[in-house]
Amino acid sequence: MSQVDYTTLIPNNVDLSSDARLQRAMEQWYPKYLDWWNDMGPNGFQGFDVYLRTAVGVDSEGWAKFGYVKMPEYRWGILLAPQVENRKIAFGEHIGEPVWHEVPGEYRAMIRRLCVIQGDTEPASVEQQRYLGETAPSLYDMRNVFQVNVEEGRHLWAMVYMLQKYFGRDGREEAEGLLQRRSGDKDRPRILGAFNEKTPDWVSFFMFTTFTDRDGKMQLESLAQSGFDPLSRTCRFMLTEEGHHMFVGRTGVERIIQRTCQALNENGITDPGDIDKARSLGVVDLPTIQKKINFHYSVTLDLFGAEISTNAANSFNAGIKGRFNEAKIDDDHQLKSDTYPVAQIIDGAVKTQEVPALTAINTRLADDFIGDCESVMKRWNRVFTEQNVDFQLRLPHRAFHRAVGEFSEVRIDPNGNLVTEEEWQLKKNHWLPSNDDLEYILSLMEQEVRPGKFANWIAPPRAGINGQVGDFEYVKLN
Ligand code: BYC
Ligand code: FE
Ligand code: FE
Repeated sequence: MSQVDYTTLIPNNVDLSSDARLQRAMEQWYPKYLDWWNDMGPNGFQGFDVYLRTAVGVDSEGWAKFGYVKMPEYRWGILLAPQVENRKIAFGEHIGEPVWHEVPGEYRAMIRRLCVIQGDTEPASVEQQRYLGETAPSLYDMRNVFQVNVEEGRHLWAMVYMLQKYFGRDGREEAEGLLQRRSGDKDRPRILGAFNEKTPDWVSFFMFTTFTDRDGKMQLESLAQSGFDPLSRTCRFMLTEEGHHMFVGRTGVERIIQRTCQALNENGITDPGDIDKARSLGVVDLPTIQKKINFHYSVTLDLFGAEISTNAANSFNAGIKGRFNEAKIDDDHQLKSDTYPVAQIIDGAVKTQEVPALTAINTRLADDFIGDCESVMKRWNRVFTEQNVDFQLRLPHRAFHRAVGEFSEVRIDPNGNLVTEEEWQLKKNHWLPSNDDLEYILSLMEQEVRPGKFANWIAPPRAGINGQVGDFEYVKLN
């Protein structure tokens, strides 16, 4: 079934009505979800019509429709990508065996843990972004953050479906827990580090959707390889939605860079590193953009877990979590004797060493992520060339500012050199946003809600959403 049934309370393409127990569990969870959404979703905008896309099918062509919706009335539902006939497990100990349609008992705890961790990130990001509507630089951008939010809400549904359908009572308890933890809360924080950071301004939001949603892409791609077929199918459809989130981030930063370059050029400022002059024009200075990259990129690298991980080896062996593009990799897909290069601290310096590939699954995924980020940097740097501004942005070294894994106990500069604690303290405000930088960015955040108008610090997008013209009213505020 590829069309989604919208005639029922919970839209779905999983024939929900044929499973009375599951349907009841989901229907009981729905009002609790709505309470959470109303408490923790976009603050102050729940009553307005927003031009949103909703999935109507799961085929790659024409899967979504656009229209005005009040966010609490969004049709969140359960959507799985179509089943692939005769699919076989593609890696690990069970390679070549038919995929599982029920949870294999021996991997129950592992799959449940992965679903909970994945599920926890989705509502966390909505909580992190809940005040952004109040400072949206345009109706276009406001609509985009709301679109991302409702879809992250749906990603929560995707994982709650997995928990409720396959994990009985435990799954029900986990589904409740996903609505109870809160981003940044002292007592009940979200599980992973980056999801407890603040997203207080739009530069942070665009960096988050560039880097952290891209971790989402990488992790979902790995889970989409899963031998547990329902997990694979649910993640494959989530990836369809993910593309827009990363688009919002990448183009958001691109538009900031473009606007800053224009302002520098129009005012004859030849030193692109001159923070004060850029700030006097009310745009985001380029050194601060670099520091924001350093922060969000490093915090996101932590989401890949430790460079060397037995958890990752176990879930690969089990056939539960694969590698990015597993099918396209030319090896035995079991990694019995392969090695993989991993950066580590050796004799007081960052050096690369071959380790058993099975233990380096997290590093490999991080490498694929880094490659993806490099192409984003190329896109951003192209703006400087186009605008004739002598400046380049770059990714810091992977060991810089890490809180998880090999580099969490040492201080490393953006070039990958070990530095002393004194040096770190002295220079950290050159490498990471300082309080002044953050305050300056916050000072720029003023809401612009006239259709077709944009705040001074950001350029308009190249095109509207779903082909809409420039002054389209993406959010109807009255
Ligand atoms: N913060 O062996 P290790 C997204 C824990 S984003 C706190 O390296 P593993 C989205 C770890 O849990 C994608 N704790 O772990 C984006 C473990 O603890 P236990 C989210 C951390 O399993 C934007 C211990 O340290 N999805 O979708 O190899 C908006 C040992 O670590 C952290 C997933 O992550 C951390 N950063 O790797 C909305 C996929 N890192 O169990 C949404 C599911 C590690 O020993 N998760 N720890 O007590 C996984 O695949 C893995 O759990 C991880 C960690 C890759 C996260
Ligand atoms: Fe998501
Ligand atoms: Fe996302």
